[in-house]
Amino acid sequence: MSKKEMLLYGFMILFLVTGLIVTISKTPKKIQAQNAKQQETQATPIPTPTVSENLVPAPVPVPVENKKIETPAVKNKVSSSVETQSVKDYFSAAGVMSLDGKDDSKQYSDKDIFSATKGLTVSAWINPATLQFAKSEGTGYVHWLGKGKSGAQEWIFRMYNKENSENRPNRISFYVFNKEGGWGIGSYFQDAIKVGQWIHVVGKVDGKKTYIYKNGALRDNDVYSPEIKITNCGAPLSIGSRDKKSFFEGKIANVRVYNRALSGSEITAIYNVEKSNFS
Ligand SMILES: [Ca+2]
Ligand SMILES: [Ca+2]
Repeated sequence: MSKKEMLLYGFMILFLVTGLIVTISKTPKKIQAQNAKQQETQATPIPTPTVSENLVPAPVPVPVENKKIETPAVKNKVSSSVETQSVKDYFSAAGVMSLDGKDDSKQYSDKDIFSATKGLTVSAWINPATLQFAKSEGTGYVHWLGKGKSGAQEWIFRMYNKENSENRPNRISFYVFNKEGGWGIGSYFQDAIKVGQWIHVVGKVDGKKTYIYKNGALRDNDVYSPEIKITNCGAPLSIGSRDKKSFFEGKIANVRVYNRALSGSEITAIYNVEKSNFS
């Protein structure tokens, strides 16, 4: 090998080694830069679901067709904010509604999940401000939650006045109807009621019977089928009234509608989860 060749090889080796060093020294920077970019992407804030200040998440007592649904509970005892949630098999209006007993009510457009064609469970808390309602109807009662209007009747909750012409002092009941109305069939409890006391009420149908629960306990059940056939009609879900012929005075909270008949233990679980907010 000539001197000239040796010099040439020497330069070539130096060139390769320098290139290798440069490549090695650059490589970590490139990786770091990529990592930084990835971290930036990961660090992008994910929008958090907005929840009203008055609502706090609560444990989930009721699985709906293998899906678990977050059930927001009410933190403050008095609030006018109502958070609604509606999925395929479940609806809730969580929060406290204050109702003046004169003309206050709230309607939610008709949905299939409000109808008891398979089964239905409706859960709510009520707190009457009077035992004798100013705007009552019929023999002396108010409809405080229900789905029905003339020619499109389905189901209702009723609370009787302390004085009424059927001698049903403050009876709280849940009835189902044929769509034409007329006589309904349902279940009730009739206890001494105190003004300002929260009561948890659940009405349920399973295709054969109506059920009513008070504070997580089954109180009554009655066979309605085949006399009554509940039809999926077009009336809205109404809270505080049914069709504005009578109005509940007081508070109604956490109205939940499940498009199936919940088990007794599921109903007790709802009561147990929610009761600390309504004591
Ligand atoms: Ca009964
Ligand atoms: Ca309907």
